[in-house]
Amino acid sequence: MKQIKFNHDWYLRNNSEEEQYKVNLPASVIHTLLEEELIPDPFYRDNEDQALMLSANDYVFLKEFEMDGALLSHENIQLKFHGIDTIAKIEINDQTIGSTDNMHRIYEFDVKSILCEGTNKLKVTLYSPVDYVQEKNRENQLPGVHHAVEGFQHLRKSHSMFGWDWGPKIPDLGIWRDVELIAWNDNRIQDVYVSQKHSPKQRKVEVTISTELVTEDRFVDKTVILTSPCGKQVKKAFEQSETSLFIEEPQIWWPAGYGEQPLYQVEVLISKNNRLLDKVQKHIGLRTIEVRHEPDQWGKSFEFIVNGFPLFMKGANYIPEDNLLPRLSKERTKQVIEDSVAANFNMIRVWGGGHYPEDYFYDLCDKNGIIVWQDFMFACSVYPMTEAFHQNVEQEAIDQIKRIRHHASLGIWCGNNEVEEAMEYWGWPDRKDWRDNYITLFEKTLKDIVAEYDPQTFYWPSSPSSGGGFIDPKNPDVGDVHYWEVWHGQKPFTEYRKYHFRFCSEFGFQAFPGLQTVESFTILEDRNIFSRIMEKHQKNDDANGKILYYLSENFLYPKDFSTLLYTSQLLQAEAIKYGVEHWRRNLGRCMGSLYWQLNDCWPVASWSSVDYFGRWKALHYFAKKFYDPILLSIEEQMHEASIYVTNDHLNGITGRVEWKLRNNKSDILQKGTIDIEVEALTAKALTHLDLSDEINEVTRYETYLEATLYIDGSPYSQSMVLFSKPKHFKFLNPHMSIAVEEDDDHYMLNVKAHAFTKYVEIQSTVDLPLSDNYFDLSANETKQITVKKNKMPAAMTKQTIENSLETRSVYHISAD
Ligand code: BMA
Repeated sequence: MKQIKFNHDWYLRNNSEEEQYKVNLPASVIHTLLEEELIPDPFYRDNEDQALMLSANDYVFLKEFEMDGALLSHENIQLKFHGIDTIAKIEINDQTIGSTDNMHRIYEFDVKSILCEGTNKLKVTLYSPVDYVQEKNRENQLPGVHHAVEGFQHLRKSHSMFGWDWGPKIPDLGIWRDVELIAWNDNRIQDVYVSQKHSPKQRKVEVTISTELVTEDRFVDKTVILTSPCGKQVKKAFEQSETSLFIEEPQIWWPAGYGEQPLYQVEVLISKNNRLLDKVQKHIGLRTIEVRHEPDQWGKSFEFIVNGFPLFMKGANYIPEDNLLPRLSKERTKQVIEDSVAANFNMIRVWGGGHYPEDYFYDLCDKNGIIVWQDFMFACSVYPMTEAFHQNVEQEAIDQIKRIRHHASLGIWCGNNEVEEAMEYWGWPDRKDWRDNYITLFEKTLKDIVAEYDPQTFYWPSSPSSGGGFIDPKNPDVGDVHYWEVWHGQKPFTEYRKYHFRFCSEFGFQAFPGLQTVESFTILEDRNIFSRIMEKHQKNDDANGKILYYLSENFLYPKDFSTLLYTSQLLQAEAIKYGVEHWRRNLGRCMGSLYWQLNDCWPVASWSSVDYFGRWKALHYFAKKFYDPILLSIEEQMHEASIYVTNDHLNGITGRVEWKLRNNKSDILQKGTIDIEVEALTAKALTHLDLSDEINEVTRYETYLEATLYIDGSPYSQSMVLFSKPKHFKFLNPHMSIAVEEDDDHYMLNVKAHAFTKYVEIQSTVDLPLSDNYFDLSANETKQITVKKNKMPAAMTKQTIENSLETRSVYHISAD
């Protein structure tokens, strides 16, 4: 079999213009025009609007390729498109070979009869997605979200490319994944499916491999080679479509924080008369992942059981990494996954309004132990359930399940994002046909397809859901929940503590990105959060005002623009921490927290913890701490406090907690020590402190509680809480200092304050990968932050780092 990549030497032009541009795949219209410097950066200021207008045209991709006699002599020749975005007519030598209307599908066309020896011409005409959805919307107007181009749900194209409450309206067009020519004789492997049977008592895993060939042929020889992570091979020939192998002493795959991620390679080869026809390779991990959804004393659970253990899932929601798809790359995704692991995630939810990520995304999740919650690509709308639409999405689901199902990291398939909830609660017309269509697609068709093609992975109809059928999808005690009363409902952070969700798969709070990122899309006069350009980079209605409202509740009025950006990040970090710590204190009842949202697709004010340029907001540093497998947390109220330790490990821990009640100069008012023992997978309240002797209506504005957890005699983590809003606390000038040291591998930044302060930010003119930031400091204590030298540009020295540093903290919000 010959597989020839057709990714190079294409030409792209506007369908009504002559001028053409040379491109390599993946390529898109807007990305190409930008590369050619024909349009300004669509992410700068308000250039987004011009980019949207470009999507109203049709475009042509052209490629010439040579066929020689040997290649042409194959019995079968197909052209395979791994991703066309989206509405296309495909021609070879002026004859139409097919058309496409779904960017989430993989298309294959028979082209043998059309090809000729010598030069062949391949032409892909892409039609305006905007015209298409607008026309469909005129014929059949369906409810959806107002921040996207109306009618977006008529087209199987990433919804958020049409605009979202964090994304620009730039519905680009292009060929976004590989194109290849496949020439073959006799037979070919359509697909390989790997399933596993675990018998833990015997330390044995049975791996079953089923092979799907184009035609069944008893003269085709099939072989499977299973290679263990240490390179040991087992080879087996088989005759039927299926065979099983036993792995004795299996090396088990674990999510991050629980063990290693050993991967086995499965290779299936088919041959005839000793001639190799085809081979397929996949990497698998030996593990079980189940979802338990059973009645219990609180309602109905929703928990992931991994290798037999109920594990608390920690992570965030993932959106497309760029609005311009040719910019996606393995390097960028690797950074996103590494940032996730660094913040102690063990799960990422691929949200249903974008696209199904690249293979390398799942490979990276496999290698790093990140369990993937995979939505099907449906979000926040009613869909046009014609017969053609239904068939189209059926095929999409089959394509994607077959592509993704073998991955160790795949934890769950979910029908859609918020469609069940929206139809029940968002005030849309209550139409029986829409409800029936919903049930057909999400509670029957997709469910049946998952049961047929990936029976070992759990299917959940919608997120959030209580199990389906429009039965109370927002029930806080059943299934998963999206909780938005804090933020969209403008309720205080304390509201989070009223709920013990079984699994909170969305909740979020917005913040501005840092100044460097804001500078990337503004000029000086734009740098006011109510300017037209700042509002252009804020897609959630009046959200800048909402940030100010929450700010007024918690912090003093910021002295300048940069401080306002900083303070917005503190609000976001505190809000999410408030929820997560509470749910982790209720481990067992609540079994998952995925905040909204991990990343951005352009520079914008949003709910992300890592911005478009990969810069960590304060929230991401906070996540590293509030998702630590061993969490020390304090639940404070008026003049009382309870100290908790949550242990996510599979073994018990022992240690010591020291607490100190201190004033704003950090003088100790009261203190205590607790020896602790916390069993595996439990949260424990260690002590309840009544501090009313020290905290009264005068002292509450200058008293804080500090707790330090020691494990094996060394400090492991620290937590500090105030008993008043930070805006009312009498912070003294901390007069911070920072001194830099170095060893062979690190720079060490030693930060010290002369009075108690919170949210110490180390600022630098260069992007420093800091081990911590936005931390609290008691007076005269030193906090050491490290920076790995191998993550820094080689030109950086101790001196240049020192010169680039500045610090600020809560005190500096209003004071100099
Ligand atoms: C959720 C998501 C997104 C949205 C976010 C913020 O409900 O599913 O659709 O971007 O809220 O509003």
